[in-house]
Amino acid sequence: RIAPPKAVGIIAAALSAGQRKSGVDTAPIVLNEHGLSTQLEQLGWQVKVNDMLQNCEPWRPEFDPDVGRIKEPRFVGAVNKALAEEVRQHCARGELALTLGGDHSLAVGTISGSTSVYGDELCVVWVDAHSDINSFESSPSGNLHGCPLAILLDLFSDKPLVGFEWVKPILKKERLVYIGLRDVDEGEKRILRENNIKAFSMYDVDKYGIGKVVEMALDHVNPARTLPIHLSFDVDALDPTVAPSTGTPVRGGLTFREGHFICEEIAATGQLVAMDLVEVNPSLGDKVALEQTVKIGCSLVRCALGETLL
Ligand code: EXY
Ligand code: MN
Ligand code: MN
Ligand code: MN
Repeated sequence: RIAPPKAVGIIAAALSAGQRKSGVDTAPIVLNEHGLSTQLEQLGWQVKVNDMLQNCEPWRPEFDPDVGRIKEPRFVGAVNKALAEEVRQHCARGELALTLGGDHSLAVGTISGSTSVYGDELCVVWVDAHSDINSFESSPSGNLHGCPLAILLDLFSDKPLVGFEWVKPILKKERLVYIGLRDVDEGEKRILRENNIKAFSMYDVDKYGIGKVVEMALDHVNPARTLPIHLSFDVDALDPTVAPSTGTPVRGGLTFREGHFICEEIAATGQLVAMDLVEVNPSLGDKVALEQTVKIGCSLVRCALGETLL
């Protein structure tokens, strides 16, 4: 396979239509203003900033009525299709594709892009309070940020969702693992059970400790640590006391160190090929909350890209 990347493509993905709170689309700019790209250069990475999707409005269709309960499927689908192509190009050049969201529906595009290059060997480590695997029938909100994994694993419905007909089901459910879950809908629990998808919840973090949990998670998807890894990090996996500026906070999350430890262990495998950092919403909370959330977002990325490896 392609050698581990030394260059990183930072894709600003200002997608917010997968949920209902405005502001999440401004996070890529705020994270870069905080100095993320300079920080990565200081770590020895060659940084290329990709602003193709810094403004998603050109992809907004004139007419985008709900499909069942699902909101803005054509718009979210079109942005994701364009994002998949951007991620594909970075990965094909051997660059690490770092996507700054935006809401988590963008993972349909990022993982479609990474699997189009790395194929079904690609492992996804999904760090989140939520399992984001709602189907057409189970989604309680109709918000697509609660659905990306059902779309990627072709569990969404018996027919493709309008706007997402282009998605190829390359990701294997055996190559997906979760860390940090604590707010999973009943319908999602059934989908996880029926499909035998591996998940480590906050219960497991308390019971085994984060060290053992990350080891078990990687053993499941990547036993020999030889397969490429896509890390999809939803900042709401962290406890709201450490990352407050996010749209769907849930108490009882990962500590500052637990979040960073996950990134450090993945960096240590040398197999990270793509990362998403999503659901930072600079419009939520006061100045202190925002500063704290943006800072932790940047440091998670730096850790995943090797900052704390000795
Ligand atoms: N499970 C709920 C839904 O589908 O509406 C909440 C989803 C929140 C998703 C956040 C971003 O991870
Ligand atoms: Mn999520
Ligand atoms: Mn979440
Ligand atoms: Mn289907």
